[in-house]
Formats: sequence, C-alpha cells, structure tokens
Amino acid sequence: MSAQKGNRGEGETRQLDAVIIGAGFSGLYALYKLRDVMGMDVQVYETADGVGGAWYWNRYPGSRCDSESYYYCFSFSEELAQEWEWSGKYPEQPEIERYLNHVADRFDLRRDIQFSTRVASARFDDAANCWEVCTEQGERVRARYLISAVGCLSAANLPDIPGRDSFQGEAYHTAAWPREGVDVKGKRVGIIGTGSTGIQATPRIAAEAAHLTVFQRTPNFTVPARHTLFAPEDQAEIKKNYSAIFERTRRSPAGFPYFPIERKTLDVSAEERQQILEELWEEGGFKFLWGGFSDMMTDPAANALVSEFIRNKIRASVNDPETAELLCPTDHPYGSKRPPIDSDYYVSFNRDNVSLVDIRSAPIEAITPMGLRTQDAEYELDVLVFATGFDAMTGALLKIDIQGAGGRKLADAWAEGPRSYLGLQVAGFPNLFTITGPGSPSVLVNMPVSIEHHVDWISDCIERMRERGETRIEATEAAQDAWVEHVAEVSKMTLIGQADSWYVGANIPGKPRVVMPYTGGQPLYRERVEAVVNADYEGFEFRA
Ligand code: FAD
Ligand code: N01
Repeated sequence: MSAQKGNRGEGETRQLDAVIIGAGFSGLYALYKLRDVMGMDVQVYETADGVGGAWYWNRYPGSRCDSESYYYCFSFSEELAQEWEWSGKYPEQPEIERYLNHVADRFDLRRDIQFSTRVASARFDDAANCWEVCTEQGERVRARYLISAVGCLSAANLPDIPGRDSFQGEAYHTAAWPREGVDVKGKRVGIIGTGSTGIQATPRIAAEAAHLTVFQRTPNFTVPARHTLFAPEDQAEIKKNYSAIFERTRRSPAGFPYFPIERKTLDVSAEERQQILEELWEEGGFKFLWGGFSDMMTDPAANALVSEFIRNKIRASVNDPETAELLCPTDHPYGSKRPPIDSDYYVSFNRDNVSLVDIRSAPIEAITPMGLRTQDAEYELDVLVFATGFDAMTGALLKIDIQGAGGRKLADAWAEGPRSYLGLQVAGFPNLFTITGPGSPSVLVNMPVSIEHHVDWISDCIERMRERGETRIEATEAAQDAWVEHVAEVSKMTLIGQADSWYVGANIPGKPRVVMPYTGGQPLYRERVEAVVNADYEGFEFRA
C-alpha cells in the first residue's frame, strides 16, 4: 500500500499508512487489524515501556477489573479465547497485564510498537492528505491515518492542592503506582478519593498499614464484587459458550452478556422489589445495575428506591452510625457516577486502624511537609495516596498538540467541550479516528466490546477508501452538529447528568460541563452507526 517502513534515506521522513497512539486494548487490536488483516504499514507509539494501557499503569493494591474476566477480553480470535485461562471472576491487575502481554506476543505485535515514546504533536498536511506526527523523543513520521487509542481513563488527575510538593513522606497517584509496590506496613497512610480506585485500594491498604485515613469529598455507592475462583468445569462451560457470550455482549445495552429485567421498579410490590434487589446484591458485580430494573437510570423515583436499598446496606455493614451516615451518598442518584464494585469496602471502616474524614464539611487546606491539613484538623502521614482519578475522555488526546485542516487546533475545537461525529471523527480533522472517543458509548459499555466495534468500523471504512482510491475522509460540520445535539438530547433522558462526575468533566476544575459519553446504549448506537454506513457513509466526505 505504501513505502516500506525501512525504506528511508538520511534525513528523510518515514511514510506510513497509519500511526496508532497507545498500546492498551485499543491500540493492540487496531494494530492487529490494520497490519495483519489489512496489510498496512503501521507504527504504534506508547509512552509506557510495556503494553497494557490501563493495566500497565494502575498497579495500586487491590487493582482488578469490575467487568468479569471472561467477557472483559478480546472476542476477535476464537483461538485466543479458547487458549487463555482466567483464574476467576475478577482477576487482579497482574493477570490482566499478563493477558495483554500474551496477546502482544501471540500476534507478534511488539515489533511495531515503539515503547517509552510519547506522541507530542500531530499536524495534518492538507496538500498531501496525511498526518505529520512528532514524538517527545524527537522522531517525526508521516502517515495517511492517525488513530487515537490514547484511552478514556489514562490522563491522571493530580489535584493542585497548595503545598502538594512540600510533603516529605512518600506520595503516589494510583495510576502511576511503582512496579515494585509500596510497603505500607506499620505506616500512617492517607488516601484522597473514594471512586472505584479508592474503594478498591482502601481494604488492601487497611490490612497492612498502621493506620489509614480516608479523605472523602463525596460518598459513593458501591456493590460487592463477590469474587470467586473458576473451577475447571467453570472454564469448560465458559469456553463452550463463548460465541453466545460474545454475541450477547454486542447486543446488550452496556456490553455485558445479560440484559436488564423487563419489569419496572415500581411495577412490582415492595416485597418483590426487595427480594429482587437482595438477589442482585447477593450475586454482586455490575449485574446489580445492568441486569437490574430497566428504569433505574431513567426514572428518579425508581432510582431513589434503589439508592435507599444501598444506603440501608451501608448502614447494616458499618458499626458506627455516624460513620455509616457519612458513607451514605445523598447528593447523586445511584449509577449517575460510574458505580464502583468492591471487596470489603464498607466493613473496612469497622477496623480500629481506619478512619473516615469528611473533607466536604472541612475541606483540605494544604498538604504540609508532615501530612495534610483540613479546615479543622492536622493529619500526620508517612504515605499519601492520590486516588483522584483522571481527566477523562478528552485529557490524553488534548495533551497532544493536534492541528487539523488549516492548522486548527483540537484544543480550540473542543474549548467548550468535545464535539465529534459518532465519537469516531472530529470535523476539521480529516483522517483522524478516535477509538471510544467522546460522543460514543465507550465508558458506559464493557470497554473491550466498544473497542472492537470501533476498530472494526474504522478498518472497514479504510478498506472502503482503499477500494475507491480515496485518501481523505472528514466528518461534515452539519453531521457533527446533529450528532452532538442528539447526544445531548439523549443524555437528558437519563440521570447521568445529575452527578458531578468525570462523565461530565466536573472533576477537573475549569473543564466545560458536557455529558461526554453517548447514553443511548449500545444497540441504538450500533444501529445509528450502521445506518450511516448503509447510507454510503452519510455525514462523511471523501476525497480521492
Ligand atoms: P488505555 O488502556 O488507557 O491505553 C491507552 C494507552 O495510550 C496508555 O498506555 C497510554 O500510556 C498511551 N498513551 C496516551 N497518550 C499517549 C501519547 N501521547 N503518546 C503515546 N502513548 C500514549 N473498563 C471496563 O469496561 N471494565 C473494567 O472492569 C474496567 N476496569 C478498569 C480499571 C481501572 C483501574 C481503570 C483505570 C480502568 C478500567 N476500565 C474498565 C476502563 C479501561 O480504561 C478500559 O477497559 C480499557 O483498558 C481501555 O483501553 P484503551 O486501550 O482504550 O486505553
Ligand atoms: O477516579 P474517580 P477513580 N480533593 O474520578 C476525589 C475506572 N476504574 O480513579 O467525587 C478531594 O471516580 C473525588 O471526589 P469527588 C472507572 O471507570 C475502574 O476512582 O469528585 N478529593 C473522587 O472521590 C472509574 O470510574 C476500576 O467529590 C478529590 C475521587 O477523588 C474511573 O476509572 C477501578 C479531589 C476520584 O474518583 C475513575 O476512577 C478503578 C480533590 N481535589 C478505576 N479530586 C474497575 O473497574 C478528586 N477527588 C475495577
């Protein structure tokens, strides 16, 4: 299709078919698809020194997936699915990292991934219809297509708290946890943040530290994971049913192999509702939300009942009533923040060596050399953990200086919030594809399912362009405007906009408040995307 990778003289810029940024689930599958299936000349750049993306960076204690292993994985290769053995329902970070390394080795992907290399800028060359990509390390290449696989949750948010750098103990963000681990035995540890990460890390740190202080700004609803190991017969059963499991993940609203129950929360008696919720609670995991009542995320009255059910579980788990009330969320509906899944989170607060500090009523004033000062107390710490999340969905992409047609900067195009067509392309940025970009269901779906869908769509689109001799694709402004409006309209039908969450950018000071993911669910999204293709890629302009 193009000049060979090695075919460049002194000072000449390497010409590729595609550059992929990132080597997590998205980048690995995109490389496999474009290189091995389509025969393209592809280069992947990855900041880390290994593959895995989220599963390379997030090594904090207790880090594990919330989607169950046997569908939090690739479905594109039957052989891969059949040969890989998951140890249990919710594998920990090292096992998922091993899986992604296995994928890289099995498909010989590593030879086209350049590690320890950060893409710093990308500029579209209007005359040549290609991207010029520069790395922080000074390399420059040209490629017809630029594929963003930078991740929705990969730009860590380290809050700008006064005195942050004055702390004389050890300080870590959970998404940059040292590979060799952190020894907290006998130490006084403070953790800021009670999202999925803080909720996973708290019980693990509590089990080792002399004392753990949890600094909570907003309490969160979490549902027990109920982790179990797989017996050989579980493995066999899963493997026998893989094609049906994967097929269901593609049809269900959120990429899980199950569907919400048909009845509505208020259509059943109080006794029956309690029984259904108890059963879901006992089963644990995401099924509580995505296999529960179908109106939980759309009807405030239904959600209020479910939220109160969880609050009662918190009250029943935590011995001290004052602490229990502090842990009960009342400011947002269940599910409007990404719901964590936990192993022994609430009961951690029954331990003598764990205390909860409400930094909503007495905010953090400063980090000091000795620890942390809130409005009403001083805390001496040896280790400070930032479980403070990510500049989600746009952060990693906007850290790259991206200039599209006519030199327009992506940062300017997205100054008032991200705009895209189908979450796949941005008007004014030809030949740039965004895997799980804002405006797609991405983070509201079990992500490998979304990722495979996007990579398949992008590669089909490129294949069509090859067949027709086209060299440029661009979403039209009109199609993008209509999609952005549709995403906003649909979001009003759910409760997602009601929480100050990373879904709406509220966790990052100054970030425009926009519901970034598409909330209409996977089936509707897939239908819309397919309709666009069937209408000869309506809303996209191609040039030869
Ligand atoms: P990532 O895995 O984030 O990979 C992006 C890669 O791009 C990173 O390695 C990064 O270093 C690289 N990169 C970014 N910018 C640049 C640049 N400028 N130059 C070079 N490289 C760059 N989702 C679920 O569906 N279920 C779960 O249970 C689940 N658990 C999660 C647990 C944790 C702790 C976290 C953080 C996320 C979890 N997620 C989960 C979401 C997760 O982000 C996705 O499931 C998936 O891993 C995303 O893969 P990705 O390849 O798109 O992005
Ligand atoms: O981040 P978060 P996360 N001062 O943004 C608090 C995925 N994930 O890393 O709610 C004080 O959810 C903040 O408080 P508030 C998953 O998609 C998945 O936990 O903004 N506090 C909040 O409590 C998840 O949703 C898994 O008031 C500050 C916390 O820090 C996403 O990653 C596991 C603060 C951040 O919570 C992000 O999760 C882990 C400040 N200045 C992660 N700034 C699994 O699937 C922030 N906070 C297992």
